[in-house]
Amino acid sequence: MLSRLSATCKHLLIEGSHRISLGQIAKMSTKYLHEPVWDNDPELFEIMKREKQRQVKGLEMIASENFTSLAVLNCLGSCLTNKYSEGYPGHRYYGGTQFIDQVENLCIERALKAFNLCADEWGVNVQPLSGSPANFAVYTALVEPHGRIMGLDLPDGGHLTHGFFTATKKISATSIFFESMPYKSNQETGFLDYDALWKSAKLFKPKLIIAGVSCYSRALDYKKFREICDDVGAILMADMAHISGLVAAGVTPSPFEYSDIVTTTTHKSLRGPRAGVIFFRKGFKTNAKGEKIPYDYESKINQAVFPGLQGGPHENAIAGVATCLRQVMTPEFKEYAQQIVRNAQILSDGLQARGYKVVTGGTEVHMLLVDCRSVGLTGAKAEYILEEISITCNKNTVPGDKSALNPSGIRLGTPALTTRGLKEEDICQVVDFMDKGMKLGKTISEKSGPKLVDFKKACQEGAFKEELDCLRQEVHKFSEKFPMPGFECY
Ligand code: DSN
Repeated sequence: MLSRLSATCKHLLIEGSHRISLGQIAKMSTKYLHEPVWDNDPELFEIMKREKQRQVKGLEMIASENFTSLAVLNCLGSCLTNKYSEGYPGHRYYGGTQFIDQVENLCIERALKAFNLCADEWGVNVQPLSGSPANFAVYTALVEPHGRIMGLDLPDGGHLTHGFFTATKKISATSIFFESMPYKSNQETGFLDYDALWKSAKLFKPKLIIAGVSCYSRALDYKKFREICDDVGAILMADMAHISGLVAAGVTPSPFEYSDIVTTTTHKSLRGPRAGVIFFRKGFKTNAKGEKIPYDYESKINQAVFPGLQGGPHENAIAGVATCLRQVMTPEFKEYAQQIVRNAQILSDGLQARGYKVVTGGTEVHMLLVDCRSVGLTGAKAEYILEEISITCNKNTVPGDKSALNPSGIRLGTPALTTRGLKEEDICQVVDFMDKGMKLGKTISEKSGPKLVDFKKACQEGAFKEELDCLRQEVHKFSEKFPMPGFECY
């Protein structure tokens, strides 16, 4: 029963000074505490196994997902999860934090190094549990309640936490506790409309402008954002969650030169665990009169994260971020990031060659947005038919869409496929699978009519079902050829 200890547990057991033998444990009434999940909770483990199979057999094209490394998985499933450490290194509210402090300090040191930042000019808080809490902490720290913020509108490729609200409802807490005004992309071209942002900012006079995206396939012009912020006296916060791996590898412009604050998640192109990080300027800035003014972000941001919004940090995740950042600084990671972009461009070119409309006409990063109206499908139908053949992506609004619930596009990304080792020629094969799936979807849709529910039903019947089954098998056969980090690790 105790023979199949996970690699992590086994290693720590052997290396440590644990004196209790497995035989002794087997006799204890608390032996269930020592059983691996497959013995202790087979019901849950069965579900986990199915998810693992789904990940291994499918083609993961959700732009914000990735497959993290075995080292990160080891950290997440380690003893570090047991430790409370409210506070910051050297200033904790609990005893026994001497090693936890080392973990967090190592993470801080590597975070600065990975993005080429000097500790005199930049500080970093590695405790945010993810990207949304990180963003909320920045607003809490630097924008007073009901202070004004501006972010790219969600339907145009922004993020919920950039202040999203609708005509009838304040959706994100960032629009409940702060006053937000969206800026937009050009509804014809899909490119971000910096001039319109500038005009709105002059009227709205925001305290903070967010340069960040969840669905935009072009590099942002951070210099332009800086000009706008300087003109209206706003703080510039870059949310580089999607692209932080590309930034660290130097394959897309870095926001650090122009920004006051930079936030990121760590599990997207950076390929770490699910967590968030806030970088903030330190030292001095020069104002319009040429006077040197000290930045006052550090204590405000640290206090907003803890004790303002969070309690004990997840040190197992912080260790995961630390070990991920070590990998990020290697030549292999740079090559990985370059391949992500090459793969996205091959994907974009391949789909366009087969008649699909890609918003903005291409990509400079890891993702692209396909307007499915070009092939007679809605975003929801395209997402569904692709999922039926084990290609995972998400429906997404395209510029000009009226309904976020029934969007016209799908968002595709290459970080996860690139982690599995897919190269240009493999992406051509992926294009072929997608094209076959979506063309079949078009045929089914023409027969089933406009409603998604009828479309889904038709996919499960007769010859359509057989064709989808066949295509899915082909995708599985193809996908299983590519290794997955941490394959042995549930
Ligand atoms: N939900 C994430 C995404 O898919 O882009 C962002 O937080």
